[in-house]
Amino acid sequence: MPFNKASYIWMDGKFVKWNNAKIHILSHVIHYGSSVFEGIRAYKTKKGTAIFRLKEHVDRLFNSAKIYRMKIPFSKKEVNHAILKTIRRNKHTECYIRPIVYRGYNQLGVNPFPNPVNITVATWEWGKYLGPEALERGVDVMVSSWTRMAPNTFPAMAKAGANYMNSQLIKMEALLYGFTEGIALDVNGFVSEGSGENIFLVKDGKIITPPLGSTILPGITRDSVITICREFGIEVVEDMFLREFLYIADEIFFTGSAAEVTPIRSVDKIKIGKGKIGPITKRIQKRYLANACNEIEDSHKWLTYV
Ligand code: PPE
Repeated sequence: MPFNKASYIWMDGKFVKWNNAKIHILSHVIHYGSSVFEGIRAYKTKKGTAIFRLKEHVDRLFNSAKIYRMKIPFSKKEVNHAILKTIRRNKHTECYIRPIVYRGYNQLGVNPFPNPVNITVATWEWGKYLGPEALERGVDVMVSSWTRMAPNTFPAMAKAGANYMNSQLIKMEALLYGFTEGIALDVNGFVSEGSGENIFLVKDGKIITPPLGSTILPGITRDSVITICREFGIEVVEDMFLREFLYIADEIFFTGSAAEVTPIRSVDKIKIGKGKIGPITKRIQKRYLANACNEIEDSHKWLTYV
């Protein structure tokens, strides 16, 4: 999706004009993929702009950095503050927020330690991640020929830039074959996740989603959806499931900060349910967006007002 450029990007404590937000080509991150990042959305609500689950995203950013032994040169409080300031400075009413921590410029060579750890926060207005009609009509997807990372290769619990080389293989294959997205299996052949989304399956009124052991990103939208299902009294289990379970599901949907709750209407050209958004998906999607836009009481304290 092309950029809707904002005015400023926050870099290591200072605002820089969007077009001047540059780093050196010999920065460690460019050569070895040494970055961790977040993707967050801020929504327009009747009480002003609100960031959805800011705390959980910043916590995950710090966890990702910890896994990779990166010391972020700002506290969580300072990062929260930088995010709020960037949204205000760019005068967004709604936006996507991309904090990124990376190994910067000093020396090359795999050893990352001689390099500084840098952090930036960018924001921009981003439309529907999987296309303008995805949320209402659903998307057509394929099971990827690429597998998600095996445990103890690339840590899936870290939202690291390098993991997205695998995601790109999944995404490119899907697009070139005429699908919107790919679903990757884990190293044992169980369903894992999309290139940038977690996945949920509805069968006979119950919901199942892959466990962390299927090398998924511990999605914050996934957590929100699990919470919503429990509020609805719908049974949710985190368990491994087989590829063919996708084909015979009543409903399937993706979750993600960017993708929100996106129904899947076919997998490998096999129609899922009635081939359109199912009733449970619709109910969850509606509640998720109502929570994010503060149309119902924020009983979980998921919103941070800008
Ligand atoms: N799995 C992957 C691989 C993933 O990238 C995301 C988010 C999720 C699951 C869902 O996580 P959460 O956002 O916490 O619910 N993908 C982000 C980046 C997408 C991109 O193209 O960039 C996002 O949704 O912001």
